[in-house]
Amino acid sequence: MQMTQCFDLQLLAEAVNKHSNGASLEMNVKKTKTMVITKFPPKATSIKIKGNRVYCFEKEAFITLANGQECQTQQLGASWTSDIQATCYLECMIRYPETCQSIVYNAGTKTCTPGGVAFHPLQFYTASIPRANSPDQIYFAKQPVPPCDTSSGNFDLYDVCGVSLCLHVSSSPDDYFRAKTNCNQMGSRLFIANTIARLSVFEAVAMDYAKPYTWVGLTDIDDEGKFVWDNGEPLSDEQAQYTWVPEQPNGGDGQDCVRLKYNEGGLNDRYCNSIYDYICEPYNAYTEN
Ligand SMILES: [Ca+2]
Ligand SMILES: [Ca+2]
Repeated sequence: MQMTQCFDLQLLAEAVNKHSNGASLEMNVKKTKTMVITKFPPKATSIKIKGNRVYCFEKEAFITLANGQECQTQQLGASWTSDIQATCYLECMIRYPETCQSIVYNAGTKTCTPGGVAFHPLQFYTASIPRANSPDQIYFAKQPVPPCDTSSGNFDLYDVCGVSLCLHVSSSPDDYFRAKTNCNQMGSRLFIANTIARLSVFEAVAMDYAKPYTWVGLTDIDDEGKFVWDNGEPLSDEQAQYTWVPEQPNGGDGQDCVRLKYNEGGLNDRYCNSIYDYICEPYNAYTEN
């Protein structure tokens, strides 16, 4: 259940002008002459920042306060001071137009920290904010919703920390190859956990469905030690930092298929003939980003 924060754009515009970093913000506005904040019909807001970039948000999708510690993010750069969380988010979008997707805001100190895509906390990924027991709060922007044909009953939309994925959760476990074939027969592939946000949704859904062991679309079956996602993309060094649980992969030639064990918080190479549950994602619901 999401709590939605809504903002009156007139107030927002005034707040931006009175912003504690107003000087630099104003300078930006004057220099480019492109930043306008306009009151639109109540359904959507439009904020034009730099060049021709126009940000449109449904009211519900502006920024959403996460409950407690259910979401985290990766810090994009140094913090600054903002009067309210809305101006914090606006300035985050100005400074990081391509990557700002969330903010961490401390209402007491008014500290604003820019963040990337929000994700469910991952046990072995410690470089994330806010930290547990921190008074800081995370607000996230909802990400685009993928196409999802739910009419067959095979697929459902899952939303975790504003990241939406169209998924099929297996009703019974199978070995890796049969799991992969079953996904293919539904016009889908084994899930690819190639970003922190995607791994976190995968883990959250597996936990939700009480599937402790779940195949993911990743193997080194063709070339021992070189793990490749089910879409042909090799596992990068950066991905390897957050995917594996400590001391994995350890199976050498014997273990060439990869599963999530959710209470371990990451991936482990296993024997391909092991019997586990699995999660599929339609081919057309996955977009590179
Ligand atoms: Ca192997
Ligand atoms: Ca292993």
